[in-house]
Amino acid sequence: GSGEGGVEFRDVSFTYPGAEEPVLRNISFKARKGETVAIIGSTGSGKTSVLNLIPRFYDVAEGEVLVDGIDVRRYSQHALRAKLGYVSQRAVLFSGTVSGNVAYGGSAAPGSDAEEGVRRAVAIAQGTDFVERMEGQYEGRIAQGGDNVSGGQKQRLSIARAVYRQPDIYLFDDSFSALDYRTDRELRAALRRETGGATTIIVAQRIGTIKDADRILVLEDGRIVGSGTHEELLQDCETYQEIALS
Ligand code: DGT
Ligand code: MG
Repeated sequence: GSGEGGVEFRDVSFTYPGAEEPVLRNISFKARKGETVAIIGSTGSGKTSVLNLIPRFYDVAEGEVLVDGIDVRRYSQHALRAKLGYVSQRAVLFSGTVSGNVAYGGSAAPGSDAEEGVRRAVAIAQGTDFVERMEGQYEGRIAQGGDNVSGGQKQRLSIARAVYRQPDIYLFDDSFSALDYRTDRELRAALRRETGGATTIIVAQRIGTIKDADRILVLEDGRIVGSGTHEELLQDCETYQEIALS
């Protein structure tokens, strides 16, 4: 098995319901407990599709997806999702307070432990400065769809929402794309420091975001065409070289 916090794909191929062609073919990789595995590849290469199989937004027909060494189909929805901190490619905020958004609808009344958790999560997500500048701060209002916060602020709040839940496994789908380089780096450093031992799978477009991952998977047309560290891939993966040098 992959051990606690581990994620493993065993020869997974996947076709969306109603589609003719598989979007993923023979995907195999392991993220062991505490490791960071990054997925990079051009638009449409299948990165989101890989992540979607872990919380079972879709089920595979071929191969196996394992969490903690157990086939994801054997978990209850609740037990599986409790292990995962999924941050989707498009940050989704709802109308309500900052706290309510981070605690995902749970109440985080001022002075409660939940509020403490919200503050901590926002701090890790590098959101303290802008939240404390907002009118009402943690009780400040987020408009429908998050229209009164910027793209990068939205991303930070949706990352804070995942951090708040203290998952064993983080799944970040291009969740750092709207952050400037420094915030991106500081956020990832804070995550490593404060969530010690969490396994992380991170989809990204920027080399800077994934360079220090334990392993990088390069996807092309639904297949893994390269796997290794940044240095290894620079040596021997043409697709990676193209991305890195672009
Ligand atoms: P991105 O986010 O633009 O960088 O692209 P990826 O790498 O995340 O690509 P992904 O996994 O969203 O899409 C891979 C392929 O699967 C692409 O040809 C579009 C197709 N696809 C994505 N979502 C669906 C879906 O819900 N239904 C069907 N039939 N096809 C989908
Ligand atoms: Mg995507």
